[in-house]
Amino acid sequence: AFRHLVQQARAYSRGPSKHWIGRPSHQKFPFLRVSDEVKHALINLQPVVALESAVYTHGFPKTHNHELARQMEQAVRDSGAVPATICVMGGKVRVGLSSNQLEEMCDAAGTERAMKISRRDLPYAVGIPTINPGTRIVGGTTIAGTTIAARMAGIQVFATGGIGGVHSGVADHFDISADLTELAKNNVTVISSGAKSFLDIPKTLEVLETQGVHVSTFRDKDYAADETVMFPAFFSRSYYDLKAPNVVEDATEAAAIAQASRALRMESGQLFTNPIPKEYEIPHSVMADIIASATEKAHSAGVKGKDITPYILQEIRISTDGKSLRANRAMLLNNARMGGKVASEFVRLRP
Ligand code: PSU
Ligand code: MN
Repeated sequence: AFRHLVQQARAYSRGPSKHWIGRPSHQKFPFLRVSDEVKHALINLQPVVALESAVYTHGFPKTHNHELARQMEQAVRDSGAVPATICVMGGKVRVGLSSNQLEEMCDAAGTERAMKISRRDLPYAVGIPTINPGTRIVGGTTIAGTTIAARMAGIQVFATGGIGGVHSGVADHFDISADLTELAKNNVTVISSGAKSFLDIPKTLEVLETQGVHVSTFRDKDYAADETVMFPAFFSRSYYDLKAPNVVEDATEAAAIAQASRALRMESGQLFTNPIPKEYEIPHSVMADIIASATEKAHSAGVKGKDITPYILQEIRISTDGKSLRANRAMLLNNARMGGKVASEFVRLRP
């Protein structure tokens, strides 16, 4: 098995061919398992939307996560695309899950089997079960982890809730999510509701700019035609006076930008931010205090590193009496639908 790992590492280090989109490279990556449905869609140039799984293993509490995982796939289907939920199980990077696999992954949430998989964790979650099949790691892939898998499989569009970013107080702890560097390194098209609002959002946008990630915000149905579009902050439609760096009117414009980015041989991705629908919004004026005390609590409990984001999300859930969970679900489903539309337009606009 390790000979294959070495071979695929060599193939991977050569980078994707310039025509990798729509050509699943599972031959090149023996630890990659693309479902028949996703494979078929990619080969036939049908729209596919990748979905992350850290949100199920480390974001949403159990039973809510099962329901959400199914609803996310359905939302992608409703907008005419094929969903490809991504996780790591049995030492394989899985792209497109059966309903049994989806169940098993969601069941692992909150247990010691569940591992949050960013770039640095991926070799562990693949390598250890390969030599020791008794290791029953269920890897929920973050945006960083999912981006790597989506690139291997040849999937362009990816929908999620909110990306990771620069944590507040960065000078003290240097906590900057690998989501940012992964978006910088891979030409993927990510649909999210902005960066999570407990982050330092202005600094997050600065890092994205430095790294060359394109950022645009959708003028959604809750914006008037002449209204200034703000940069969305997860539970909130805006964050102080932070404006969107660019505005797109619909999925077609987003897809045109993604196609241009590929034609220009950009090696960095695009982030299209889709504000949370107004009816589910928790304005930042309300969130600010809640975030401050959740962050303070994490700090005094000594929570660090990869545990910070799940911890703070849980604290916010408790102090908003579940309202944040409903907001999070609403934005995720909204982004999955938008992802389906962007993927469809991306395929239609292919040169
Ligand atoms: N968005 C959500 N819930 C989540 C996450 C995003 O609505 O749980 C996850 C994503 O997988 C994201 C990760 O990649 O949190 C960021 O973690 P960190 O800040 O440790 O990089
Ligand atoms: Mn981090």
